[in-house]
Amino acid sequence: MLVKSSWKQKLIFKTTIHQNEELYYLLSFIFYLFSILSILLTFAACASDDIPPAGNEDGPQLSMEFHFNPNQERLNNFGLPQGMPAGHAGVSPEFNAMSAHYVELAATAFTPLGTGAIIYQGAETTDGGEMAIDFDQEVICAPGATFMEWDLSEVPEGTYEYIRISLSYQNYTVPFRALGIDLEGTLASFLGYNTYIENHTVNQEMVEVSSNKKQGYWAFETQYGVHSGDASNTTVPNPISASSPIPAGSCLLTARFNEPFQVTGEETDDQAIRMSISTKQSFEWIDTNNNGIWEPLDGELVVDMGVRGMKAEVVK
Ligand SMILES: [Ca+2]
Repeated sequence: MLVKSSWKQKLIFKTTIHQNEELYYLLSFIFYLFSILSILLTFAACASDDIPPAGNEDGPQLSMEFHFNPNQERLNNFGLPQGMPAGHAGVSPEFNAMSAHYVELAATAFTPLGTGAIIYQGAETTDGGEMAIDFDQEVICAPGATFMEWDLSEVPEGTYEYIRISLSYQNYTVPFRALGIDLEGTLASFLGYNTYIENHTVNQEMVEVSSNKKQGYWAFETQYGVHSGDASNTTVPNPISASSPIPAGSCLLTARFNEPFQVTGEETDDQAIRMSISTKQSFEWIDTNNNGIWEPLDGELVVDMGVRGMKAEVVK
C-alpha cells in the first residue's frame, strides 16, 4: 500500500509540475498576447485646465455615474455598428472598477477639444519623471456608483451636445480555458497617456510599480499569479473624427447626449449624468476551434479589448 501510495503521490506530483509548467507557458503566452492587444476606445487628446472652484454645496448637485451594458450596441472604430467577424469570438467582460481623469462638456461636434467646459481634470505628478496622471489620487469607482459630484452652480452655463471623458483605468474579469480547465482572470489596464503608479491591486495581489507607465500598461491576475506588460498598439475609434480629429497618443472617449444637456444657472434640483458603456463582446479573440471559449494555450490570439461605445444621458 505504501509503495502504491508513493507511486500515486509521485504521479500526482509529476502531473502538478507538468501542469504548472504548461500554465507557466500559458501565462507567458498571455503576457505576449496582451502586449499586442488593441484597445478599442474613442480617444482624443488630454487637455489640462483648472477645475472650477467649489461652489454652493447646499445648492443643486450634478453627479456622474458609469454603467456597463453587455447588451448595448457594439460599435467599430468609426462609431458604426459592428458584428463579430467570422472566425472570431468575444465575451462581455464583467467590470469591477474604472476611473476617469478628464471630463469636458462640448456644445457641438465642432467644439475644439479643450475649449468646452472642462469640469474635471485629475491630479498629475512628475514623481516618475515626465508629467503623468497620479494614480494614487484617482477616483476608482465601481459600476453604478457615483464617480464624481459637482455643484451645479459651478458648471458653466450652456447647451452641450457632447461629453468627452478620458477613461484612465479599467479592471474587469474574463473567463478562459486552459488544459480543459475553465478559469477566470482579472485584467487591470491603464489607458491614460502616462500614469504614475506607486502600486495597484489587480484582484487579490498588489503589484509594485513606482514608475510612470505609458498608455497600454496592463496586469493580468489568475490563481497562478500576476503577469504584466505593455500593449504596443492602441486603436482609437472616434465617431466625430471628421469634425473633431483626435491627436495621436490621446485618450478621450466622446459620447453624444441623448438630448442636449442644458445648464441655465437657474437649476433647483439635482441632476445626474449617466454614462452607459457598451461591453458587448468587447474582449475579442480569434476563435480557431469555433467554440466561443478563449483558449490562449491553443493559440487563440486576442485582437481587441476595452469598450464598444458610450452613451450619455442626463437624469433629472
Ligand atoms: Ca476557442
